[in-house]
Amino acid sequence: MSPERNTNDGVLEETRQKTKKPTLYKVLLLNDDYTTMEFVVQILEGIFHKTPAEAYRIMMQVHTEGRGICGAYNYDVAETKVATTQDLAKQAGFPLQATLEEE
Ligand code: TYC
Repeated sequence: MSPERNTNDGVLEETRQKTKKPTLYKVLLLNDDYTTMEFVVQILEGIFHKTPAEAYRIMMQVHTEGRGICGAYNYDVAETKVATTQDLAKQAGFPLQATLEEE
């Protein structure tokens, strides 16, 4: 931010407006040979709030390229989405892995 000049009782002051950008973390899904496409689409819709079309697109990207981005969130939200994804996968008996990457 550029400095601004303020006069207060004839005293010249300079203030800098600090805007702190929050660090965002990408949540990535990783491909494997055992998790069903349907389950991955369900995760993308249910946990990452993707539309059915977007969920299918991301799932296919992970399937063909090995990994894909589900979204970017602050640390706590990203970490919770990774944990929830892995818990649901484990409960369903799938080895689906999710991970975090700083943006
Ligand atoms: N490769 C899986 C299959 O062919 C589908 C899949 C897609 C698995 C995305 C994981 O993150 C994933 N059944």
